[in-house]
Amino acid sequence: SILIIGACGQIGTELTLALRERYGNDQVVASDIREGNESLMESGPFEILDATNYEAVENIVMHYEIEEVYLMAAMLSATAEKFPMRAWDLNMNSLFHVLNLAKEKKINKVFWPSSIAVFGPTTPKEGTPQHTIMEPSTVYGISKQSGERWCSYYFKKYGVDVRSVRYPGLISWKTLPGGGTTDYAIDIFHTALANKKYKCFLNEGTKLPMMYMDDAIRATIAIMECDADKITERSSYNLAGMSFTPAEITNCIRKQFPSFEIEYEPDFRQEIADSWPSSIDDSAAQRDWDWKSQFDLDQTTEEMLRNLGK
Ligand code: VAH
Repeated sequence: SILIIGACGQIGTELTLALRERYGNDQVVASDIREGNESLMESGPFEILDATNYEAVENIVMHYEIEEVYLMAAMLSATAEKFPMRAWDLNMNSLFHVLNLAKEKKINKVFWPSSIAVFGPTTPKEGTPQHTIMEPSTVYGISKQSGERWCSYYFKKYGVDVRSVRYPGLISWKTLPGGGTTDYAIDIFHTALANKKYKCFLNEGTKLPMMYMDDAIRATIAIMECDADKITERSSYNLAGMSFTPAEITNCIRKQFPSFEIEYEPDFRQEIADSWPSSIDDSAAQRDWDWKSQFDLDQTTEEMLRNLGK
């Protein structure tokens, strides 16, 4: 069966529900440091788990006879800048524990999320290639770049079947955002529906790579289900959905809420966003495992306003 570590997070919550739908509720064990929402807690087995505790992870793996682990626990970019050492400890030690369980053959497949945050200020910003210069300037980005190196090492050295994608900023409505720099693109919908003026913590022209959560979940399942011999990247695959600025998403929202107002008050997260690419080239994922995103900004806006408006 499958274990999701960090099952109550933004991706983890939706990934757990999607995998339970696909493989059966009792085949997917959800775990996190805290309990999750009702639909997650009521749809299958759940365990409180500290992802930095090797014995605790191993116990759950042995008890439930886990074969695959999706490690979704991490501290995101903005919060990691406030607590660098805690971010490094969580993001790296949780990865070592899962990679070592795979090395010991206690599990046989691992999914680990990387991020466009692995790219830095010296990376080409438009159409960022799969292989390019990467000098991340955030704690989170450094942890993801290092994690990618370790995944590649464990594959080459010990044959660990670990698979990874570099998620862009993810937009979803089933959970509230948690400590990300791209989360303005979620907050803005909640504010628009509350008929309030949105104070955007990024400049209006800050263009970032983004993706609707349904695309991200589909990509995750696709890379985990494809034949191992199709995977040519064992660090992590670039993944692209759409790119937009706060001004562009505002114009899209105004198609349904003409009087929606926004003001721009950049904070410390502007510097994080400025270090990241504006658009991503994901031709390697398209070539190796037939990846193709489906949601653009108009469709994402429509989905967010419709579901949050319920
Ligand atoms: C963050 N949503 O903002 C995450 C993601 C590319 C951004 O890594 O930190």
